[in-house]
Amino acid sequence: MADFPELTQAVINGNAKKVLELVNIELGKGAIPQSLLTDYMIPGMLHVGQLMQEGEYFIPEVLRSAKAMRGALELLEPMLAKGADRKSEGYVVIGSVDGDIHDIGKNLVAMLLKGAGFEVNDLGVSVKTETFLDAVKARDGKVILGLSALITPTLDEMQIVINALKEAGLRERVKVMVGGAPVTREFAEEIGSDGTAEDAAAAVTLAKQLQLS
Ligand code: B12
Repeated sequence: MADFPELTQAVINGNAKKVLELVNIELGKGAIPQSLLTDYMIPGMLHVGQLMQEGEYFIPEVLRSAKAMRGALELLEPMLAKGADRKSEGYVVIGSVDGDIHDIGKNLVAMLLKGAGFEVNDLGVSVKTETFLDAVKARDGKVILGLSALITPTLDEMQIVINALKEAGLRERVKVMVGGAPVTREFAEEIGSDGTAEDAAAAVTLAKQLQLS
């Protein structure tokens, strides 16, 4: 088995207490919160995915790792979202599409967007098309809509939301960004979205570009 750093291994083991303990120790040593996530914790979750695919891990183990990750995200959120009180960079509605309950990556994107000064309306998981539309309608002017999907069967929902925006006459004032592990650039283009980004930091860069475009 590969030799992972202690924090990565603690995520893989789903040891929430250990993850929190190590994150606190590293923060005490001056570690950068975002680097703890991208360099240690996310690689742990990706390995969990691999173990799931290989049949080594089943839902309970994956949930344990997801819970450990969530605990650490809650601790890091105020640090990642620092700057949220400055002048608004724009308004983002975000959610995991209907049928998809994965939210770790979506939450991370939401946190970094807040940290970059965006106002974020996070609709949660398995969000119905109507709910996305209602959130857009409730806001005047430009809206950035972030759609997250982690499993192939829910990818089609992204197209459904974009079509519904068109039908409701809202597409002109909404910039749609899509993301999640199975989303490719080709797919994002094919469904007529305004772009995709492979991680939360890139999602912030994309949102800034979309806000200006
Ligand atoms: C944790 C997890 C779960 C947890 C979710 C807990 C939670 N609260 O999220 C639980 C156990 C519930 C779960 C359930 C299932 N899962 Co699951 N899960 C995972 C796992 C291991 C990790 C996902 C994760 O958190 N990654 C870490 C985060 C940080 O990365 P991320 O989500 O990709 O997000 C980043 C980018 O994608 C991007 N991003 C994300 N969203 C957005 C949005 C926008 C707008 C932008 C710009 C960017 C962006 O930025 C993020 C931050 O850097 C993945 C493995 C993997 N390789 O992804 C499988 C995986 C996604 N799951 C899978 C499957 C099959 C399932 C189930 C169907 C299993 C089952 N038989 O029931 C169910 C489906 C449930 C449902 N209906 O949604 C498959 C999907 C295969 C496929 N392509 O269809 C994967 C790939 C595992 C595998 N290798 O087989 N899962």
